[in-house]
Amino acid sequence: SRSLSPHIALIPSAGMGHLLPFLRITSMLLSRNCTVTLITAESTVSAVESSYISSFLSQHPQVKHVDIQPIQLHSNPTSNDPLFLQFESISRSFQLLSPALSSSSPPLSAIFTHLSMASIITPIAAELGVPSYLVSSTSTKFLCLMAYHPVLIADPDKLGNSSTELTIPGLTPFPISSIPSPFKNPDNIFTRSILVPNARALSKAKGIIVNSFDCFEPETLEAINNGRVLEHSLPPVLPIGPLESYEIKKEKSHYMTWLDNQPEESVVYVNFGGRTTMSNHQIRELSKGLERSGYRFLLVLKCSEVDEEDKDDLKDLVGDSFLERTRNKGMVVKGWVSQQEILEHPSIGAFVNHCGWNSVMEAARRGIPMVAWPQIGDQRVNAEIVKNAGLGIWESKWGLGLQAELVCGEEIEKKIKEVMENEKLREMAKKVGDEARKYTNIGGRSEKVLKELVEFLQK
Ligand code: BUP
Repeated sequence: SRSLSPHIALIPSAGMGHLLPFLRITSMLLSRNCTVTLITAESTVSAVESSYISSFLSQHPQVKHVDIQPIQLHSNPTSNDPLFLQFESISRSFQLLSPALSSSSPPLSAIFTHLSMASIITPIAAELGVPSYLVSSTSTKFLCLMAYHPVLIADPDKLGNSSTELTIPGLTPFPISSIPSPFKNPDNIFTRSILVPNARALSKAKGIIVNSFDCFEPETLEAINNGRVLEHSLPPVLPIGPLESYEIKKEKSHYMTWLDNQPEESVVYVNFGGRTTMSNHQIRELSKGLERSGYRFLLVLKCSEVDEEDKDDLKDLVGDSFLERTRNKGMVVKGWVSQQEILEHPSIGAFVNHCGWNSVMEAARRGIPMVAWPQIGDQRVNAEIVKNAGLGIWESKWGLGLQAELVCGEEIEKKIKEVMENEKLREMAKKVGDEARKYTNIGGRSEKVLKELVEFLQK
């Protein structure tokens, strides 16, 4: 006889920002008595991803793990972006998935995969006769923009040179400056091979799971679930966020010990994500701003393109004398940190960040006020949501990439002081955290959405 608990196969995609929400959802499903198979193509993932996967598996021995042998990419790669190559290799590997899944025991109740795998995995799920759910690691508002993309390329006037805004039915307009440039270019490699096929595949899924909650994106969730965004051609959007964190049992890092010794809500935590490249000049201005603000800080720097260690020395980045002068005030770390642990530490008082959506939801869970400093992709759309939800401030003129205009230390100082000192702003952010807890506690809306999904898959 068929066991009552559903058996769900989870298939994440490339990059930490895609992997982490899957590990979180896996752990949430386990605590709701589901049987879970995690499918990875281990030899295609970065060192950081690989270490997260193996420590997750050792913490959760009940997870069935299938490691797909990757197909090597040989002939002329079409891009040299490492994330793109990783994505290509993973998606080709997953085309071989059917045989591995058709013999699953107990039989599969559903497949959860990332949005960026929709076009590859939804046909496989259909072939196996199993419903597929897509997991979104971006804001619901940006998801709408992706879903609407086929309409946009069919009517290039909508993004024409003279427009300053893009209107999508049911939503407040998007400033054109917040729309990533590949969206406007059908020949761009990301557009052609990821965005277009996946936007078309959305309607094939049984549902789209989003890491968001109603009162954080009220307008968007209401519009999309009432069929206003694309005239009922999208499956239901299921907000289950902010996702719960799972325990990371490792030795205490030196920066966590340092945080233990700082007063409550006194530290400004600064991290711009794994793929953000900031010029050395901008790093100098940032450190100047932090120092001038007078607040304690934990500054995390990365210069490489992928989630890996790079070789620049800390003192070359911020300067020897800066490290010396701020020895008692701040800590500078290079490379990967455990952001989940940092944001949960009581000493953290504010978060300066690029607005990757996972980071936004991690701050929302704790009600930590943000200085939003977005750069590419979904980040500007996310930053506007942060501002509107009352979680933080956003200076839309600030850019971040190597080509961006320099933001000077004095301006940065001002924003840091504002986010640390403006009581009204801090209160609003705390309220977001209170709401997030209400949504995820037993009986809260997000908790109920997941509970009902698990019950549905049980049948
Ligand atoms: Br960086 C960094 N430690 O040092 P987002 C990130 N994270 O735990 P997106 C760490 O990775 P990009 C680090 O908490 C979040 O869950 C962070 O996802 C974690 O960024 C995840 O915030 C990163 O959605 O951009 O959009 O994936 O790849 O630039 O970080």
